[in-house]
Amino acid sequence: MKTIQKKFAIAFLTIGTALPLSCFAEAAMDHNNMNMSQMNPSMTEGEVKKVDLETGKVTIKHGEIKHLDMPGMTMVLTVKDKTLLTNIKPGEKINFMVINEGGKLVVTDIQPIR
Ligand SMILES: [Cu+2]
Repeated sequence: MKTIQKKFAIAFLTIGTALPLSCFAEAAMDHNNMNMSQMNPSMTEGEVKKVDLETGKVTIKHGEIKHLDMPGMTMVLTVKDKTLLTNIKPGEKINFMVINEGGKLVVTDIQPIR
């Protein structure tokens, strides 16, 4: 009788500790998946609203940016290289690459759709 109780106690303890552990493992996996999608940025479609060559900023009305988990909106973005702004004009449709660089959104590529 005593050994049966002991076995139950051990089984209970094992389940008790195993459950939170598996929860942690799942949370960690979800986190990894998020990071993985952020590491695969793709071009986003948008329309140029304003170009500021002096400050290196461009206002873009963009579609959904999946790798940044951002819905479509109009926003001001900083370009990595000001020369990216030399061949675009307000009203133009573009494909652009925007990445999160240490918490700051930076446009690394702009391709006009012509
Ligand atoms: Cu945005």
